[in-house]
Amino acid sequence: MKKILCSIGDQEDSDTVLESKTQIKTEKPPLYKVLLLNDDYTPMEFVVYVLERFFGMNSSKAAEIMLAVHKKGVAVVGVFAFEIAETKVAQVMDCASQNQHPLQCTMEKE
Ligand code: TYC
Repeated sequence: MKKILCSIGDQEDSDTVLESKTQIKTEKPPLYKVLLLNDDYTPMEFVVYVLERFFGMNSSKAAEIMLAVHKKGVAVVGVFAFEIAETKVAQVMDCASQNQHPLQCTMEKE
């Protein structure tokens, strides 16, 4: 059976079989993990602020994630569609550099 890729959004499900035996496959957009990296110089309070401001975390969640990065070296701080992940990374990097902190934030495909 021939499979075709189709961006039609109104298909009920991906298993719809048409009369012509052509299967419509609806692709989910890929997701990207946003990662925060540890370093020796960025103040803990600044990392907590970044997590609250750009990732909508409350102060206790932000402190928990900051400590996870501090101990493990890296942690996922959110999962987003490509453009949103890209914006979050840029916001964190811009804010860190404006405040002269070496904090690093990256993204990778899930
Ligand atoms: N390790 C930093 C310190 O001891 C704190 C820190 C936590 C820095 C998380 C970056 O992503 C980070 N001041």
